[in-house]
Amino acid sequence: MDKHFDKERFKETVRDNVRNLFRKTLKEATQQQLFQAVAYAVKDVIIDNWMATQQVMDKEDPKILYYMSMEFLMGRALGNNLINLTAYKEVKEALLEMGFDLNVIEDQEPDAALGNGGLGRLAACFLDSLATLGYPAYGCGIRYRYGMFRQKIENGYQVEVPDDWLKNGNPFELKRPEYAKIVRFGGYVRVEYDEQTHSNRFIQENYQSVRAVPYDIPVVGYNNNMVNTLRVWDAEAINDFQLDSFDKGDYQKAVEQENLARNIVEVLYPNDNHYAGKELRLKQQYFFISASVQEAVAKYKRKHSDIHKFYEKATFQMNDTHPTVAVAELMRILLDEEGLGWDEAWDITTKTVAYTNHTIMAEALEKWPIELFSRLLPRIYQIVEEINRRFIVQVQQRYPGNQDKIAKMAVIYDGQVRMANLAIVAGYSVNGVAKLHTEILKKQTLKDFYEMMPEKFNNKTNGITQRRFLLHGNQLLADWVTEHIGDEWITDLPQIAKMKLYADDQKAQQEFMNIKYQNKVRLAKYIKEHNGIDVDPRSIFDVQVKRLHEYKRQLMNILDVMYLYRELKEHPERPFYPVTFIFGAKAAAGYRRAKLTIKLINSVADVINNDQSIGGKIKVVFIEDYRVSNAELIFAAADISEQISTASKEASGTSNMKLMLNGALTLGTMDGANVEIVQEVGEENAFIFGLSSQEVIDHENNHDYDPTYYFNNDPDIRTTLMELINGKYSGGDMELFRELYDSLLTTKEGPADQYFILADFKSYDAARKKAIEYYQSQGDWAESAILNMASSGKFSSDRTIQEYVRDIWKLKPIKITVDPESFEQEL
Ligand code: NBG
Repeated sequence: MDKHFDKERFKETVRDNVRNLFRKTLKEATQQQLFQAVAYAVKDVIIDNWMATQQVMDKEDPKILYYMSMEFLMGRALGNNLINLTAYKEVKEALLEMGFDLNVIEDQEPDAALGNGGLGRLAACFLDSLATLGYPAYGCGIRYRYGMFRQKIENGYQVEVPDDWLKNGNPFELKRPEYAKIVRFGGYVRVEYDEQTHSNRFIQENYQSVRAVPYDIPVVGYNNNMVNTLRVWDAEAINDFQLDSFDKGDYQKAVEQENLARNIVEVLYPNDNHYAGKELRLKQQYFFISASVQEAVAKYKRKHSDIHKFYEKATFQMNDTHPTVAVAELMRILLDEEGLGWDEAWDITTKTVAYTNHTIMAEALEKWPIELFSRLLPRIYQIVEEINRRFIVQVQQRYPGNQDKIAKMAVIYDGQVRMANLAIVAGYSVNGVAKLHTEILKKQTLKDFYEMMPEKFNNKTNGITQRRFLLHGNQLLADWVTEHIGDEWITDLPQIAKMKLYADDQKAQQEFMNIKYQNKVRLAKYIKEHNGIDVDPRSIFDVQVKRLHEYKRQLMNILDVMYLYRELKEHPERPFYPVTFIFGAKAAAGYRRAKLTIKLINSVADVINNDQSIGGKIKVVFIEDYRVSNAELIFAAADISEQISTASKEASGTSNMKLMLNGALTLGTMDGANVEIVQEVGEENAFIFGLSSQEVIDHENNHDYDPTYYFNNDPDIRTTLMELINGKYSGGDMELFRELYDSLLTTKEGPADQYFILADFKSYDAARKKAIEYYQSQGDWAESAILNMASSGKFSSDRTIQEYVRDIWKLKPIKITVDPESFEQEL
C-alpha cells in the first residue's frame, strides 16, 4: 500500500470532502468535520476492496460464517481501518503537513459501543481476525440507536448519560434498504389442512410487524484487501399512518407498529453477565435473528435450488444464549416457507447452528416465561414445544424412568423456555471459552448434556487482536518489537516469542522500561485532563479495568488499598514504593452494590489523594467512562494486571490477555484464561494467589464457608471492614457503605461474602506486596515484563479463529486481489 500512497492526492480529497460535506475551507472546519472528511476519504478506499471481496465471494461461492451476536463492541474505526490498510503512518504524515494531528482527529470519533464488555469485544476481535485470515463472514447484530451509556462520575457516584453515538452520523456505514426484511410479532397461529400435500399449514394472523433495514459496516482485514461486513439491523415502521388505516379502524394498530419500530432498536441493555428478562429484550433478539436468518436463506437461494444443502454454504455461531431463537427461526423458515418436513428441517438446522457458552453464572442464563414467549412468538413457541417434546422422548429412551434428567435437560420446564438448553439440543457444537471454563461446563454446569452428547463439547480459548491492542494502541512498543524481530508478529503473534531472547538483555530491558514510562506519561496526562489528579509516572501502575461485578471483586482490591494506606500511616518509617491504583468500570444501571462500590473507590481516592502526609506514595484513580478507546491507552501503561475474580467465576477474561501483550504482570487467581496465561509465561513471572476453583465449588456445594471466621480471627481484616462503617471514608456517615459491609458478613440478601473476599484477602495482599517488592529490582521486573509480552502468542484471536474454523465452521479462506493503483486513484 505504502508504495502507491499519493500524499498530495489524499490531501486534495480531504480538502474536497470538507468543502462538499460542510461548505467550508480547511481553515474553517472543526475537528469533527475534519474527522468526517478524513473518514470519508478512507471509506473510498475501503469501498473498492469491499466490492472486490463481494466479487470473489460471488464467483467462488464459499461457505459463509454468520456470527450472530447481540453485541459488537467495535470501538473507534478510523485508526483501526488505517492500521489494517497499512496506511496509518502515511496518513498521519500527510495530515501533519496540512497542520493537523491524526491523534486529535481520531479523538473526534465516538466509540461504537454496541456491547457491554468481554462478550461484545470478543465478537469485535473475531471480526478483525476473520477478515485478516481471509474467511468469508458476516457479523449479524443490532444497530442500537443508543449504545452503552456514557458514564459520568458526579460526587463519586456513577451517573448514566445516553450514548448518542450516531449524532454526527457514522461515515463508515452503508444503508442497504434493498435487503430489508419483515419481522412479525404476536397474533395467533391458524392451522389449515392442505388437501394436496396432506399436511398442516401454519399461518400467523393478526400480528404486528416491523421492517428490518440493514446497515453494513466494513471490517477491514490486515494488508490483504479483504473487507468483510458487520451487518446491523435498524427497525422502521411498515405503515406510516396511511389514511386508510383510519377508515379500516386500524388506527390503533398503526400506532402500535410505529411504536414497536421506534422502541425495538432504541437501546442496548447495559447488563453484563446478568439477564434482564424484559419483554423488549426478547423482541430485540427475535428481531435481529429473524432478519439475519431470512437473509442468510435468501442469499443461499439466489445461487442454489436445493435447500437441503444449506449447511454446506452457511453456518451460524450463536454468541451466548441471546441469539438462540435462531434455532426455531431457521426451523420455521424451512417448515413453513420451504415446505420441508420436520425431520428434513431438523437435519439441516442441527448441521447449521453452533453455540458458545460464556458464563457459568446462574443469573446470566436466559429463561423466558412461557406466557411471554408464546404471546410474543406464537409460531416459534410451537416449534420449540415440538423440539422439546421430541428431545424428551430421546432422554426417556436413554434414561428410562429418570425424571431428574428431564428436569435438568428439558428445553421447556417449570413454566419457562430455557435458551441454553435449546442451543445445546440443536447445536452441532457447544464450546466454552477457556480450558478451565470448558472443564467446569462438562463436569458441573452442563454435566448431564455432556454425558448424553459428549461429541458436541469442545474448548476454544478466547483471544484478542494484536492489531488493535498493540499495533494501534501501543505504537512505541510495536515499533520496538518490529525493529528486533521484523513485523510478522502482526499476523502471526507466536512470532513474538523471538523477543524472549532479549528478556535478559540489559539494554533491551532499559528500552522496554523507557517505552513503558512514556506510555505512563501519556496516561498520566489523560488522567490529569479527565480527573484533575496528578499521578507520578515513576510509580507502579496497578490496573483493574473491566465491568464492575461482585465476582470480579473490585471490592477486594479497594479494601486492600484501604489496608495498605492504613499500614503506611501507622508505619511511616517503613519503606513504601509509590503505587498508583487505577480502576475503570461501568456498573449495570440497576446494580446497586456495584454502584456503591464505585462510590467507595472514589471516596477512598478522595481521602488518600488529599492526604499530604503520605507524600503521594499512594494514588487512587477511577477513570471515568472506561471504553475501548481509553482502554488502549490504559493497557499500554500498565505494570500490574489485576485479574482477581473468584476462581471458577470468570469464564475466560480478555483484558488479562491485552495487558499481558503490553508487558504487564498478572496478579491473579487461577481462574479463566489466567490459568493458561501462567502456563505460557511461567508462575515465576506472575503473582498467583487464592482459593482454587475446586475449593470454591466444594465450599458452594457443602455450604460450609463462613466469612465471620476471618472477621473474628484476623484483626487486619476486621479493622479494614470496620472502616466501611466508621465514617472514615464517608465524612462521618456510618451508613453510607453499610450495605457493602453487610454483604460480606450477613446473609441478608444471599449468602455472606458470596465471592470469598475474606478467604482470599490475606493471600491477595501478600501477592500484591510481593509484586510491589519485585518491581524494585527493575532488571528482574523488565525481564518478566518482556517475557509476558513474548509469551502472549497463544492469545491472539487469529489462533482462536483458526481453531473455530478447523473444529467447527470448516471454512475455506479466499484471496482478494485488487488493482494496486486503485488506492492511488481514490486518494
Ligand atoms: C463473558 C465472560 C468473560 C469472557 C467473555 C468472552 C458474558 C456472559 N461472559 O470471562 O464473563 O471473557 O464473556 O468470552 O458476558
